[in-house]
Amino acid sequence: MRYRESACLRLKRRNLQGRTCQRGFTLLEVLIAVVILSVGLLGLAALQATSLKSNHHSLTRSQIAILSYDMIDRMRANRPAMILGDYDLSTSTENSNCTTVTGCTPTEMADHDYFEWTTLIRRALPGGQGVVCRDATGSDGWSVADHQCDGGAEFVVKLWWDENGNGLSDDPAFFMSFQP
Ligand SMILES: [Ca+2]
Ligand SMILES: [Ca+2]
Repeated sequence: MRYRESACLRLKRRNLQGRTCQRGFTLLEVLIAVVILSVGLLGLAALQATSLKSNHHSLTRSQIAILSYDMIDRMRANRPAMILGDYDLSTSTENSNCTTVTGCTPTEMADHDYFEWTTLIRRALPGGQGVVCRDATGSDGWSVADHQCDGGAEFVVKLWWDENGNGLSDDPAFFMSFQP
């Protein structure tokens, strides 16, 4: 019986100069595969970075909401001081008596609340700072030093933070107005 001998078998049989019949990839094929893989990995890394950034923003927004309601709850729990206006641009003063059975006055509690609240802000938000004040035009202000609080019936919680981490005041701010 006759049959056609494949090139591979012929090579094996002749054993020419040690050549084998194994087939491999050319350098060009390898380079193309590397380029495609690199593009894919870069896309994956970009997607991961975007996802992390989005998660970080969501976490920041959650912390801002928690911090805002934390101060509003403190004020409602210390209503006499709130009515007197002690929470309007109050000073940050730690008073250990406020957390013991010794107790402190409503005004001292307002200052202690502000001390604890601003400490929480600094821990939770990069470059975080905040004020509570009366402000008829509550959606303004750039920092604690430039809070733009000009009085009025409504209280406003104002928060600022360095969202993009560049040390400049070019970030979004948060303002929440509420009736005492
Ligand atoms: Ca204002
Ligand atoms: Ca910034």
